[in-house]
Order: sequence, then structure tokens, then C-alpha cells
Amino acid sequence: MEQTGIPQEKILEELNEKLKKDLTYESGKILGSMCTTPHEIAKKVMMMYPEKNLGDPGLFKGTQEIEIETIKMLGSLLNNPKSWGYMVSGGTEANIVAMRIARNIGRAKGKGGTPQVIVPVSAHASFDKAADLLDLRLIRIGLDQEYRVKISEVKKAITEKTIAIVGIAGTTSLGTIDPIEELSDIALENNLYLHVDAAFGGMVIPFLERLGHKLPKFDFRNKGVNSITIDPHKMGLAPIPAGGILLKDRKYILKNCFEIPYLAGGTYAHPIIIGTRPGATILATWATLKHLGIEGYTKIVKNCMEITQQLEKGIEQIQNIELATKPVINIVGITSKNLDICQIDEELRKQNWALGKFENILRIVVMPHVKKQHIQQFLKDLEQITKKIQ
Ligand code: 0PR
Repeated sequence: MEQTGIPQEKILEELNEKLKKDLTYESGKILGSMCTTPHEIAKKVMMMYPEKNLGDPGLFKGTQEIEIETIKMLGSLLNNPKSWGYMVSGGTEANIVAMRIARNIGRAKGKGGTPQVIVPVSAHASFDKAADLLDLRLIRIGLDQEYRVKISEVKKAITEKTIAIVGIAGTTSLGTIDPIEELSDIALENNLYLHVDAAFGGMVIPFLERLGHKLPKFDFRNKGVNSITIDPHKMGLAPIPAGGILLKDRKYILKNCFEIPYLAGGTYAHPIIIGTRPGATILATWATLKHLGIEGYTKIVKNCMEITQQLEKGIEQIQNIELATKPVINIVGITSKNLDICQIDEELRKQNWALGKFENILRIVVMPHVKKQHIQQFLKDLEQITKKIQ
């Protein structure tokens, strides 16, 4: 650290200089991220209240009420305004919290040995983190031709050690939606906890439904769904960190809290992982949800889907590459039978394009910062690269 402090202006200049190395969403080159520039109102609100701490909510009762209102808004989006939950640091924490509750419910049922959780192979890495932290064993189930979990395999995988099933609504690699209705029936029949990871899809699918897309019911309309992850810091245009964990029933969480008796605001039982917790991003999420409303988000999602279709058509016209599957939401996977995907990725990176790379798929997430002209340019560059490396 400096012995003598540096004037503010100089520091801001230095920061500005150093951050020139960062890619920006505005450049349109970031095609593989699930995050984007937060909405203007989110940025404003976030800067206004940086000191709010929901680790000690008794001190910030107003902020706490706003968190509850935020959860209610997300709950009504997921068709259960009565659901209970918390704003967390993101999908990872939300999934870990859900897995912890499922494990504890399993324990309370007297299930012995290492608890088993049935997950699709498409599950996000946060489930590996949860398994490691919570001493769970993941039982991984393969996918059908449309990259959704194979229901018959899920049924076969259930044992007396199974404590939970996970379904994904908007997978990380391709945005596909598992048959949650069928998973719900299986969970009810076998008295198992069902968690839905809608970290990305939660802020997309409800609006696509409003636009008339026929998609599987993924939310609390299914009686067997116990909890849902939904992240406003992805398609919700909220600032990072703003994830959400919603539970069908408040009793699940009440039995699973850590009581902190000495807090300045009075005793509080922490239900989630982190302690000191930003209120500002939650206030900003609340403001963004209220400002955009259902209509605002529906418009944003409609626009992203139109650009997704533009990209889809463009890919179909380029030789030697193809769509991994027809996109159901604003995520597109590119694959190839005769070209090396890693080589395509390398060449794209030389031109500053930043996509997601999975085993044999390049992923594009058509976020609100991705515009028509970016996709046009991308398709041109991609076509040239495929010709060059043939
Ligand atoms: N569940 C699903 C289905 C996800 O796709 C993700 C994140 C998570 C949970 C975890 O969410 P957090 O990252 O908020 O904890 N998926 C993105 C991914 O792995 C995260 C991401 C975001 C990656 C922006 C890159 C990036 O630039 O692709």
C-alpha cells in the first residue's frame, strides 16, 4: 500500500488506464457470457446505498422489507407468490443452499450413508461444489437427442440413498429445459426433494410463455418442485451479485438456519452461506424489476429471441458447421462434424470474439448487449474462419 495517499482524480485516471484491458459488453464481442450491463436504474440505486448490509438485517429493516418484496416479485413470476426465499450471491450459492436443505431433509427422514443427488450431466459446476462441500454423491444422468435429461434413466437411478433430483430450466451450455413436469411426478411418487436450476431460464422462460412459446412448465405450477434458483444478475439486468433461491415452503428454511445472537440489530438466524451481504444489489434488483415490469422484460426477451433467430439462420448457411440443437431460449450452440471446434474458438479469439467453449460446442448467449450488427459481423468472421481452417 502507498505510504502517502494518492489524490482521487489520479486514482480514477489510473483505474481507467488499467481497465482498458477489459473486454466490454458494449463492444458486442462478448458472446459467451450470461451477464450484461445492468439497467441504468440498477446502476443508480447500487451507487446510492453501498453501506446496506443484510448480514445484520435488524439495522436495515427497510432494506430487508425490500428483499422480501423482491422475493415476492420473483415468486409470482414463478407462479407462487407465497414462496419464500433469499437473495444470494448467484446461482452457485442458490444451488448450494438448496442442496443443503435437501440433504438435511434427507437426514431427518433417517436416510443413511452418503446422500445421493440425481442430476443431468448438463448440470452446472455449482452442483460439483455443493457435492464437495456437503458430502453428497452426484448420480449423473445422460441426455436425450434434444439435450434434456432422460426420464427413464432418472427413474432407474433412484435408490434408498437418493435425497433429491435436480432439473434444469435453461442449461448452461445450450439453454435446454428438462421435462420438469415429469421430474415433479417422479419426485412426488418417491417422496424426494426436487430442485429446479432456473438460474438463467427463470428470467427468460416466463416471458417467452407470454410471447406464446410452448415450453415445459418449469416452475411452482408443478406440485413436486421444492425450490428454484433464479438469477436477476443474468437476464434480469440486475448488478452482480444478485442471485435468488426460492422455496415452496418457508418451513424448510426455518429449520435450517444458523442463529447469530449478538448482532447490533438483534438476533438473526442466517439461512444462507455468506454473512455480511450487500443490500445495494438487492435494492437495485427491486428497482429494476419494478421499473421494467412484465412488459419491459417481455420486450427485452422478444428482442433477444429475434437476434437468436438471426444467428440461427446465419449458422445454417455456413458450410461445415451446424447448430447443436434448435435453440429454445436465447442460447445457441455451434458444433461441427468435420472441423475442430477448439481451432475455430482459437481463431475467433484472435479477433477478440469471446464465446463459451464446451466439449464440442461453442456457446453463444444472446444477451441484451448483443445487437443485430454484432451478429452480422460475427457471422462474416465465422464463415471466413471455417473456410480458412478447412
Ligand atoms: N446454474 C446455471 C444453469 C448456470 O448457467 C450458472 C452460471 C449457475 C447456475 C451459477 O451461477 P453463478 O455464476 O451466478 O454462481 N452460468 C454461467 C456459466 O457458467 C456463469 C457465467 C456468467 C460464466 C458470465 C461466464 C460469464 O462471463 O456459463
